[in-house]
Amino acid sequence: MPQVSRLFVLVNMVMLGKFSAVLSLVVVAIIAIDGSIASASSVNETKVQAGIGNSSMAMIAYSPNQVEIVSGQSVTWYNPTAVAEPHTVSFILDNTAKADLIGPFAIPKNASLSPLVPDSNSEPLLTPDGTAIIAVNKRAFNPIVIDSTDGVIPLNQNANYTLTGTEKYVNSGWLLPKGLEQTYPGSGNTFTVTFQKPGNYNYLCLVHPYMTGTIIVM
Ligand SMILES: [Cu+2]
Repeated sequence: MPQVSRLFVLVNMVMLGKFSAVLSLVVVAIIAIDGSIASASSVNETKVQAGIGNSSMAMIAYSPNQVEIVSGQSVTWYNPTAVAEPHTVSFILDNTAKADLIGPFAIPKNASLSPLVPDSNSEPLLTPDGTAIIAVNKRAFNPIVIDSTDGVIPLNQNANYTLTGTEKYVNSGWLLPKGLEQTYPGSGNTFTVTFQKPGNYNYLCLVHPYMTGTIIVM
């Protein structure tokens, strides 16, 4: 019997004055049977996939890409795929604090550079004069927050961060599938944010800027 019909019958029985003593017990039983009612009142953390797919196909998207929560609740992103495609969850709340994925950095001439991961088929890209290396930006690679005073706050991998809404930039760091984090040493697998202030929070992946999502905090 559908949920609404069961409740309707129950209410009618109670109105007849015959079953009021068991009302609370029956309501508890119905709530226990119906998972949607139970979860709506008890779940305090929403999970979002950063990357979708399996071993033969990976999609560059968040799922679900729009989530509604109430202030005080948390969202956890994780990379569930089987391929080592990195994603970030990056809130750019002030455009002046956006971190580019890569950037040129000066290095001493004749510096010796070797790949961090042996046999990774990688080679540093130098500028033509050999004084700068085009490298991944730490502020796009690592979990990091830039606060309202431009303070740079490093977070741990797989961070759990409480967002007040005053930040300029909040980044998850690179999220790799569990067990494949060492493809890019220092990357993580999850990122959890607790939202304190109501509003619409748009975010994107710095590796794939067309990969976007929204958290609506009521
Ligand atoms: Cu991505």
